[in-house]
Amino acid sequence: MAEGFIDLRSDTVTKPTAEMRAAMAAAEVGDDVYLEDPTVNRLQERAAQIFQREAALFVPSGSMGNQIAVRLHTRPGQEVITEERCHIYNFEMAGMAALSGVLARPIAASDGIMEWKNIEAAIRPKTYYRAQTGLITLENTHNIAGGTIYRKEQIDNICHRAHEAGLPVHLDGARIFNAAVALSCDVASLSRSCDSVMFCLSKGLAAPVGSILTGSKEFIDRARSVRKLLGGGMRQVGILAAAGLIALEKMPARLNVDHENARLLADMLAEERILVVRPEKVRTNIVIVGLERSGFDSGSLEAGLRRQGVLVSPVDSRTIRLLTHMDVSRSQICEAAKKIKEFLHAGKT
Ligand code: TLP
Repeated sequence: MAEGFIDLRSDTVTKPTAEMRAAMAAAEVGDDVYLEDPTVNRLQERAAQIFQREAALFVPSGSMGNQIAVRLHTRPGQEVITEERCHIYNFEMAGMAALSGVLARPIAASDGIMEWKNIEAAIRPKTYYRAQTGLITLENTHNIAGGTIYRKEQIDNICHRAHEAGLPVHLDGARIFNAAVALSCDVASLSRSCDSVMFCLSKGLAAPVGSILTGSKEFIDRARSVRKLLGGGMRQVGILAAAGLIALEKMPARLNVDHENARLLADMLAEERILVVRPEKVRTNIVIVGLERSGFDSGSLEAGLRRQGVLVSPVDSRTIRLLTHMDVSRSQICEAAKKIKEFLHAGKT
């Protein structure tokens, strides 16, 4: 956490635990481009096992994992159906256009959770004179929609219908462990029907760096080449994989604490009538706050709160996002809510 601040900007700000740092210092390493880093190999095998997949690949970031998947599932000139607020479309530098030559076909979905009927309507007709749909991507939990969740039946239904239509489905599961904890299910069954899954070790699971892409052996073999193409071939990266292993094994068990804290934060902020907050929607670690009734725009609120020692992140000019994570305690959540309320009452100071 930024020194002296209550940092609610993201769960990406979590720092590695003492156990992770010790494991990193002691990690056995080798050259991973030669497939010779034993700690990376262990992490990949363990991730594949937990997700019940043939193979897994350690990648430097969630964005790279997603973009490798888009590239492998599509051909240039195709379209990718995404939810309009999703990360792949909004926060990855137009990567799908730049790296894969495909066009996003964003569709709106309430709470970020798409239904088959909306997806189906966006699939291009199979005629030679129209661009063809090549891929569907889902995001679970959905970040900007407020950590909302696809249930297993919803994912299975979309994948089943997509496969019938000959389309693959990639899951951006950056926070799939948050979804699984909230649903009291396991990540393997939750994501089973998707063709590929990316998840992040570096968000609520608190590893310093890294994400994992999982899929079939053939898919992951090809993914390793695309990772190299993108400059993601890493060498003695077991140093980071050692932290990733602890993230994977130990950290999911504490995510419910973050979820309880997010709900508490949302409840406290909802008492402030000029903020638009829906605590009943908060099931994981993300709270979205609308400012349209407050007289503040997100930039001025962010700057003002920073002066009070609370960091939040603007989503757009009238919306801010607050995330709970391992490095903010329950008492800091209460303190942050109090400071936000005081600031709103003090006006634009
Ligand atoms: N999200 C970050 C920002 O980029 C917005 C955050 O602070 O939440 N998928 C999802 C759903 C994500 O939320 C993120 C990161 C990623 C992919 C990309 O992960 P990284 O940052 O490792 O490239």
